[in-house]
Amino acid sequence: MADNCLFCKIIAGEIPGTFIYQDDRLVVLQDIAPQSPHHYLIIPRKHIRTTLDLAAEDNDLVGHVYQVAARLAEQHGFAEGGFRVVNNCNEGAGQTVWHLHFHLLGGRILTWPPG
Ligand code: DGP
Repeated sequence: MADNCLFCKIIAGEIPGTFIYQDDRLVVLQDIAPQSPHHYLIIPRKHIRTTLDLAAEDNDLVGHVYQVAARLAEQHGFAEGGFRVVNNCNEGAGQTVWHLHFHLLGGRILTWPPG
C-alpha cells in the first residue's frame, strides 16, 4: 500500500467504495463520476503508478484485467452492445489518480475518436 493513494485506501477499506467484483489480484469499483450507464474501475491491488511502470512480471495481471472486463460486461448485460476498456496514462491523457486502473465503459453507444 502506498502512502496517500486514494485507490490503496479504498482497497484497504479506509475510504468507502462500491465494489462490483474482487479477487486476489484486483478489485472492481463503481466509478464515482460515471461516464456511461456502466462505468467500472478495474484496479490491481498492487500499487503501480502508471502503465509506464508495468514490469514483465505484471503481464499475467494485465491479461487478467481483460478477462475480468469481458466477464463483467457479459454478466452485466452490455457485452453485446459494445464496451470499451480505457487506461489514461499521465496527465495529458486525463490520468488523475496515480494508481494504475482501467475504465470499463458500456451501456450506451460510445463514439470515436475520444476527446
Ligand atoms: P483517471 O482520470 O483515468 O485517473 O480516472 C480516475 C477515475 O476515478 C475517475 O473516473 C473518477 C474516479 N474517482 C475519483 N475519486 C474516486 C473515489 O473516491 N471513488 C471512486 N469510486 N471513484 C473515484
